[in-house]
Amino acid sequence: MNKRTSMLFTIAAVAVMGATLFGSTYTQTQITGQSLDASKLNIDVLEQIHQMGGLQLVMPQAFAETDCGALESTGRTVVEFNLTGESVELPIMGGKTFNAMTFSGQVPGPTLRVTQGDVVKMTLTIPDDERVGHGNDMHASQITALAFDSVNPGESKQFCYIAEAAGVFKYHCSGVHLVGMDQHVLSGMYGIAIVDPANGYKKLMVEKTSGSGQLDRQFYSADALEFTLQFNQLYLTDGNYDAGKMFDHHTTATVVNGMQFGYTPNMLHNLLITGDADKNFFVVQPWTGLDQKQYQSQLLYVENDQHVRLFIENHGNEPLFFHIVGEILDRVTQGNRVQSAATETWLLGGSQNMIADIVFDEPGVYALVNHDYAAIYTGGLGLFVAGDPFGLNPRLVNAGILTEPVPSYAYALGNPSDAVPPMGMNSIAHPAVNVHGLYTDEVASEMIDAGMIPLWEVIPTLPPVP
Ligand SMILES: [Cu+2]
Repeated sequence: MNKRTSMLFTIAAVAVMGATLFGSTYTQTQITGQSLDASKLNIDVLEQIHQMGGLQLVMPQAFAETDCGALESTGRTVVEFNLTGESVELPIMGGKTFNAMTFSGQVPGPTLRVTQGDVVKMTLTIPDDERVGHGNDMHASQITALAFDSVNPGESKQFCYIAEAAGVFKYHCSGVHLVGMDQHVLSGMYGIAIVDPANGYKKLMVEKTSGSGQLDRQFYSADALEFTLQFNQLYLTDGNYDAGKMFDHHTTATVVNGMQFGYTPNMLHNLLITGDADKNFFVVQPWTGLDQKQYQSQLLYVENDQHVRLFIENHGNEPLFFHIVGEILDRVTQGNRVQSAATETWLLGGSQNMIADIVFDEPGVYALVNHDYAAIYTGGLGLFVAGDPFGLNPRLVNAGILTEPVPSYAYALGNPSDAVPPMGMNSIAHPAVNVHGLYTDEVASEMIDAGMIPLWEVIPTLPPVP
């Protein structure tokens, strides 16, 4: 049995169960207000600096380096990141479409994953038939913003930089010489770079009480099952970007990895839980049918007592109050520094990110939300399923479909490709990955060719539910 067949078999078995605006925001008043007026200090600052041996301003050459030739000869690992800027039509909840702008035919764009200290060689190509230019501002870089200027249709542009800082970093289109940047980003031209710390991630400590209530600690290896969750909004009128709605903060849709309610149950889950493919068991299930193909909703599967790491970015125009209903965020990291532990909700402003580490203790269904009610009701909600909350394991083992119980439905159905990042040094490999996301049909085909599971083709070939 080759790898692909083997994966399909597993799937089949379980499927049965179921400013970069160049400083324009600074006013003269603010600058004056923040100035240091040494003449009003009681101490002689200059004399103190002199006694310290003077100040040395360090500006590593690499920070300003965009010369790919020079960086490629440093001996560092060079990671190529090739993107195309393409306008395409993509579906939106309710059976309609909208005019999307994308990096490489998908929303969000492909996730870049490198290790701190690697050289990133980014190439942006705009096809001949694209009607406008596009740029790419990568927040993981520390180079002149002039490098991000737009590329004309039929042309290509490249820049290189060293990914010096570990963490999660947004990248986004910078519009046509900054014009229309809001339209391009809010129509889909965004993605993330994950820069893994050079020495890897830290093990996770979770404070618990045990026995009759004594304080205890549990430690989990740095290795984790990882997901990416990228939040944004759409502001639309008749499928077209509406700047007026953006200025009014009047959200048409809140999207997670490009889709509203993209991680909710589908018809297969209905069949397994309610016995009827058309009988929904969750309050919102807009993408249930097999005919939705890569847009069909999927759930996010994790094991209990497993270290789960979430790379979260807020690309949007609204705050993100990230919360998981029924869970506590065991650790919150920004950059490479821990910000909080055992916290209920963490706030991310626009273009801000975090790494959230979580252990799901009990089997169950846990909703990830932007805990802003306007965001929840417009699509900012998805579901994690931990362990076997529906008790399907014994049923499947008795029916001979599984040889032994599985610790999560990921071993059967796999996890959705748009939530699974490229593997890094502390990644636990996902048992299977199925094709899911706001992708063009062409991108979905490429993913199938690369070995990902087209669930919409597999499900109809499954034996009936026992
Ligand atoms: Cu663009």
